[in-house]
Amino acid sequence: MDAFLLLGSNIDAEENIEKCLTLIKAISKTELISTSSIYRTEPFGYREQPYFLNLAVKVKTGLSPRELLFEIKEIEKALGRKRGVRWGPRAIDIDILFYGDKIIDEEGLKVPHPQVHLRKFALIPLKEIAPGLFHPVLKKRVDELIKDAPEAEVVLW
Ligand code: PH2
Ligand code: MG
Ligand code: MG
Repeated sequence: MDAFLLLGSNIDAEENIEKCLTLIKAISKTELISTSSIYRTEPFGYREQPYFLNLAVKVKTGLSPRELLFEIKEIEKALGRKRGVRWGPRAIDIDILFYGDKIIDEEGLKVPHPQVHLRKFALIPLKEIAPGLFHPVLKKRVDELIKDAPEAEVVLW
């Protein structure tokens, strides 16, 4: 299955993103297919924190969504992510944005990501690698979702 992940960091961001990509390549049954450019993005939610670096990645995986989530959490732990303020500064955050066109609404696992359509810092990198990607709940393509998303600063890094 094709899945799209969003990587984000605002603590030692360049280094953490590089390490994260290396670890993603090492996930079992999973191939890294493409990565977007890296963007410098205005913090969303909790504003009193440094700008983030964000990028989207496409993987092809034989893992289930739960298994993929488990591997992602392992990577976050390996990169020293501490549970802090909700939406606060982080060494690395990896979110599953889409997993094929599957719709999942379980404790701790919601796919598509419930806020993807509100977050330019996710949609703009995603558009670069999957402009025609279809949101199975909102029934819109990524390029259409961008038009309706709240304004936010997202620039190529
Ligand atoms: N992640 C958050 C909260 N706010 N803002 C930006 N710009 N980028 C993020 O990745 C981000 C955020 C929580 O996961
Ligand atoms: Mg997140
Ligand atoms: Mg997360």
